[in-house]
Amino acid sequence: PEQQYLELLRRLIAGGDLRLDRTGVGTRALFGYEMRFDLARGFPVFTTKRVYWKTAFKEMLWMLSGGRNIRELLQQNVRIWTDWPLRRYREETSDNLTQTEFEQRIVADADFAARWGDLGPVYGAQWRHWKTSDGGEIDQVAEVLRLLKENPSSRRIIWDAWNVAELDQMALPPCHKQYQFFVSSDGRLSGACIQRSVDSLLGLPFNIANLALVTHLLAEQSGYRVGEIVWYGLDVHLYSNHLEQARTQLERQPRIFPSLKIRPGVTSLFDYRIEDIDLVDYDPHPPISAEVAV
Ligand code: THF
Repeated sequence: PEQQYLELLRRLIAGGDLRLDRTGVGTRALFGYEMRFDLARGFPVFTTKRVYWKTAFKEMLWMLSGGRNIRELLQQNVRIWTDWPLRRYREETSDNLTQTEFEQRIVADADFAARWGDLGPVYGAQWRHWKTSDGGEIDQVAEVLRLLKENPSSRRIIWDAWNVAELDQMALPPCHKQYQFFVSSDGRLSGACIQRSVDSLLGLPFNIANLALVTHLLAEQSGYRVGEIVWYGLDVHLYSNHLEQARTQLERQPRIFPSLKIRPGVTSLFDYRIEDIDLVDYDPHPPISAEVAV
């Protein structure tokens, strides 16, 4: 199953369309790619490099909590979202703090965090607090849970982060922009994600692990077994400074996927903490480091 990912890297290296992107780094891209993973056959965290799954899972729990400030991530030592607020801070204040200094200040100083750590109405804000025109808000995740229990054959079990009217307030418009869920007649829950823009080396392993995690958690909370995840990427790209890393990864043989353990007895989707979740028998190849394009 990991071969689907390696095949994508192979295709991007061999035939990706060379284009200059927003970040100025340059990518090789293709338009439209699908991957499917049967969750009954192991948890899809890639093994051809070490994926920092705890970091990814903390990010997913943060999104599910409605989070939009990097402070809650930094308090758990998750640094993957710092680049965007840091760039804004440097541009608007011409204060040249290092990343570590900036992060320490966000954690130490709540007022500073409120001013500079906010990403705008990104994923969590849209999933849990989509604003309506009459001044109310919609909790799309709670609605998904309700439908899974009350109307599992619904074709509208969806949450969406692509809030057109608020895109300009977001630090970055959503990449994994829509999720949809499906309950088969034998009681298996499948989850899908549509992703408009895909950093195939750095982001994609996180995106797949997070889609699988949220599908497992929803299944647990609504009494289903897990089915498949289906992932659709649109502008799927490999940054030109990730080429060597991708080649290294392609030389490695995939190993068996680990399994996910969720502590039983957590009564709400919104009560999970990282300590409640574990991966057992994850035996990856060594990490491969790479620069993130901002
Ligand atoms: N922008 C870009 N260019 N790529 C992305 O993957 C991406 N995201 C989020 C928003 N914008 C993006 C941020 N997610 C890493 C992983 C996910 C990220 C950003 C960065 C990363 O650097 N991972 C390293 C280190 C992990 C760690 O330090 O724990 C890795 O080796 O996996 C995709 O949604």
